[in-house]
Amino acid sequence: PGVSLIGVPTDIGAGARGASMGPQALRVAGLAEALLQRGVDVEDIGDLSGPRTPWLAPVEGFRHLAETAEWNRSTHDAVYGELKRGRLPIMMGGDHSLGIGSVSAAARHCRDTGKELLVLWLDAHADFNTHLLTPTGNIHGMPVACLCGHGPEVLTSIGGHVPAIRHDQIHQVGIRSVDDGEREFIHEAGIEVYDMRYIDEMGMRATMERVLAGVDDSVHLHVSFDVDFLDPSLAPGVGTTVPGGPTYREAQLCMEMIADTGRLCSLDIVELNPALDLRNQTADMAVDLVESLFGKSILVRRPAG
Ligand code: DIR
Ligand code: MN
Ligand code: MN
Ligand code: MN
Repeated sequence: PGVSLIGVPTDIGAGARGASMGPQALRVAGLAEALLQRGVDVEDIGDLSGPRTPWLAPVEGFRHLAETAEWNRSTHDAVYGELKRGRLPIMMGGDHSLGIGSVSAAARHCRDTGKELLVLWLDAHADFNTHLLTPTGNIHGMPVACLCGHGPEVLTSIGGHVPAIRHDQIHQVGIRSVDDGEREFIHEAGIEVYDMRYIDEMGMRATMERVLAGVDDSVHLHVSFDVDFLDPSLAPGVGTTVPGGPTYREAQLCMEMIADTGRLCSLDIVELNPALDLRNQTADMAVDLVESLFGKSILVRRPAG
């Protein structure tokens, strides 16, 4: 299908300023051109608009709740609209709170079409905090919980159905920073988490084989790619770096194995913070990985068997 790029220039849910510049950095790194090169029909539909980030202290465990909800309603509407047009939306964030709107839209589209949604959450963080568990009040640490129905109604009901997804419709990969409280909550919820220890022990290949087991043509794969998934040596341009992430080849293999399924139907690229980057290196890296996600391979590859 054709790809639609949707810019969502905000840092409303983050703890550091600058993710609002993410969409433009991805454009400068040549995201559209790279996809065109792959033979993909690409349309950049431009940037959504929304409230400015006031940088206030958290209120009852949430920083900027009303503004975050507003950005997410717009994100949901844009992503849902592109899916309805038969396009593959790439939501260029912006911080990861926007995953609430984007994944809610994919879930709604799947309810319309009878597809089964599977979300792959590539991240250093579990993003499963609630207003009671959060150490920061930053909503970019809460989107997975909100999508699973654990959060304020203004965020959980954006796609018209609470919860937007079941706990077994999301698999997380690359996790290495989980807050106290969040750790127990994610365990209770039974989310499938492939943390860095799992990847260290099993390797990326076995990890992704498990993550993608059973993905067939009834599945809509949504990839939510938080750029801090990558090791900080590859991706310094993020607000919350965590050491010990996937290497360049591990990340490429992860993307290539997702591409091999042929089921990628929607994508988020979030948390890219150009204010913290070095000569747009992190945006360039994200584009490089997206090329693999859209089927770029080293050699000609034929189906196995
Ligand atoms: C932390 C950081 N767990 C929080 N979360 C981040 O504030 O809830 N998510 N950086 O991407
Ligand atoms: Mn995240
Ligand atoms: Mn993260
Ligand atoms: Mn599974």
